[in-house]
Amino acid sequence: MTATCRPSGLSPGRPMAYDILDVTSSTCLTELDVPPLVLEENTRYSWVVRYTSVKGALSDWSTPRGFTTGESELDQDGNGIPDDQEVGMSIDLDNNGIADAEQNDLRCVNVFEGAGQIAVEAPAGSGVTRISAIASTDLTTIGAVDRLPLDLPLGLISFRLEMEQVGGIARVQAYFSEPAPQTAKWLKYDITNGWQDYSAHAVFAADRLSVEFEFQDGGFGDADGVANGIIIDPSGFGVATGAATSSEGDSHSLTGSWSPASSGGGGGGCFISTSTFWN
Ligand SMILES: [Ca+2]
Ligand SMILES: [Ca+2]
Ligand SMILES: [Ca+2]
Repeated sequence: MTATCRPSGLSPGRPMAYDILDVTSSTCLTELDVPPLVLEENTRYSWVVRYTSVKGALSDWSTPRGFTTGESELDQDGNGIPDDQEVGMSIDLDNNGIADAEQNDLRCVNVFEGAGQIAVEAPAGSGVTRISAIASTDLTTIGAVDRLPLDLPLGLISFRLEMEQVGGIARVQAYFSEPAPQTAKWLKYDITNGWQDYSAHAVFAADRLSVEFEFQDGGFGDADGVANGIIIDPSGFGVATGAATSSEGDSHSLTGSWSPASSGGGGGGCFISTSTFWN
């Protein structure tokens, strides 16, 4: 199934610049997880889907339908960080002598239900004009997390980058309150590909307290799947549990070309249902 979603009030001519999500899934055939931070509050969206047969034939696009998001209680001050994840003035993960809470080019959060912090920095030259939202993600909202053969010590960090150029490349840095182990992998999750080892686009610093990684709007690493001037990403570092197995009992190795659970990546935990939310 291919699904697209955009703010309403636009022509049905599918102007790609306005789509906020364009994904294909072989598992979410009747309902779909929308990645964290894709939808904004108090906004009406429309969506269309089409299906591909096993022989490759495409259906017509469905009749557009819509829904309106409600008020978010999570970020009352509207600064793009859930209020219960905002850090105090003593936190300075990038060690630049400025409290992370006061920086514009770096946003820092306390990790969800855990100890520690993680920050994302997009300075001048990164290709990013603004980090408009960031949150430590509740892993129970991510599909197929039970199939991940790794621990995520600082969980997943989700963020929304506003780009200088549509289709541009962003190079950002994440900072950690605890060093990533030498064996850690940089991981990503999205609907289309499931869990991915993203280490090919990520370089850990020698002290393992930060990682530099890159994305392309509408290309590699962009979970919204469309060149629209916005990059959406949930990612984090993962380490071997030692005895990790998937829910089916498959064991996965950390060495070689690991490709975890991609065929079932979109399964489970869909939080928007066509029958209960969309209208
Ligand atoms: Ca806030
Ligand atoms: Ca700082
Ligand atoms: Ca995008």
